[in-house]
Amino acid sequence: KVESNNGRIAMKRYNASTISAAELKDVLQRPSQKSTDVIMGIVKPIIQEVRTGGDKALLGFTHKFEKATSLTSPVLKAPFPQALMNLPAETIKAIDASFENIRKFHAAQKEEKPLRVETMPGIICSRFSRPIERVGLYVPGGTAVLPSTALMLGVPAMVAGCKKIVLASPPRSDGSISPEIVYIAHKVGAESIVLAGGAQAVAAMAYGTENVSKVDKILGPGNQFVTAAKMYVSNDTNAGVSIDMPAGPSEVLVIADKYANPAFVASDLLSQAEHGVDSQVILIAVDLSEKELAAIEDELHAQSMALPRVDIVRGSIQHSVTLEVKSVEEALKLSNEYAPEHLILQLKDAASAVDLVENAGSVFIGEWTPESVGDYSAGVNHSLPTYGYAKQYSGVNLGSYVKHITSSNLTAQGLRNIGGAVMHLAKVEELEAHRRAVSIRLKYMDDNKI
Ligand code: HSO
Ligand code: ZN
Repeated sequence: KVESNNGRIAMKRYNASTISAAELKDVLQRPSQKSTDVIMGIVKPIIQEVRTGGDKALLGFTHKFEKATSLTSPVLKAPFPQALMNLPAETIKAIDASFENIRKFHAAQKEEKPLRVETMPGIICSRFSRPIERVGLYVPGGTAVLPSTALMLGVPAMVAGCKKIVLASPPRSDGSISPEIVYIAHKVGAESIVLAGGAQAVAAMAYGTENVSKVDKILGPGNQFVTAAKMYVSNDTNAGVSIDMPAGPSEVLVIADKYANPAFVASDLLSQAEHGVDSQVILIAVDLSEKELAAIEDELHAQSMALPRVDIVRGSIQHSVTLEVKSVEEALKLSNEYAPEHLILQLKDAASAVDLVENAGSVFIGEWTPESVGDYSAGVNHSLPTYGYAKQYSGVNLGSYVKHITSSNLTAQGLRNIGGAVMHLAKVEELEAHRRAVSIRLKYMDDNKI
């Protein structure tokens, strides 16, 4: 284990084959989160206040938390004034190019025609999808403005055909909202922008207020208050709202072999580390020599020192680690156990290592694929499961915006074919009305020679 020394920005280093299984588990532990009870205790009264007090309560919280005391209405309704989305041509070009890639990739996820299976002669089972009617998209504020998150949440909602798209994002202290977000809201056809953040924004969209439209599903990342509020409202049957997934701090796991460029590896680790002090970055080094490891560590330090957000990086690197392993197989075994939000494969044969991936939010393959391209512009979604939830959750995708409805359609012959089984099982469950719903029809067929 190598400790960081005298202001040098360094990840702790462990050798996976010399530490115990318990130590290894400990090393791959995510930084602990504040207890959900504490957070819930703060969030619940805010939710109740917005639920009962509506716009006035919502605005009050925005004045208090965002210091946006000049704000007089918590909602901006479409059409949004052009003056609020004035942007340099270059920004428009970048947003438009990213928008188009995200649109293409999510449009390709559309199920063009319903699934239709004849399970037995005369029994047709189908499945078709319909958009969720009203969605609320939370775009976090915090240490960075994230218009890219507005793209990642808004474009699939538009592609899915959601009728009402509501965006929520905390305003700046002067009450304004970043023109990039307004421009994206306009492009995806959003109905409104709720100028609020935190639990109060979530509550407003879950229950609706005089001016905030109530939605059916809330999507988007956020801090622990936003996450707790999403959990709370999704458990409240009075709200009738669902959420995308539990969210935690952002993370990346990079697997690199000796063919990887040390500068590239360090840059990928840092692009995640700069998100927040609670971000976690992990490097799994496959059979690297001391010299090769040192090259990555030198790069990491040197590149960190040149970053405007070096202080945040210092924080996140503190709970980040390098793990040395002997083989790609071993690396992927550990990665699958950790289930990273982002997995970067900087390996000689990165493409074939993908076959070994079992748990990850999104995979970045090969040396020319930094995570940044996926964060903004490649077309894949950047709203991904964190904190190990990649074991059971998918990232945001077109399916996040639709419901699947099934249907069955039987002919008389179909009912004859399966009626006996249905009647028998109804008998086993002692549900006589169920049995008769079939027998009455079979008798009718017999009587009428059908
Ligand atoms: N890496 C973040 C997404 C993001 N990066 C937004 C830059 N802006 C979580 O996936
Ligand atoms: Zn990022």
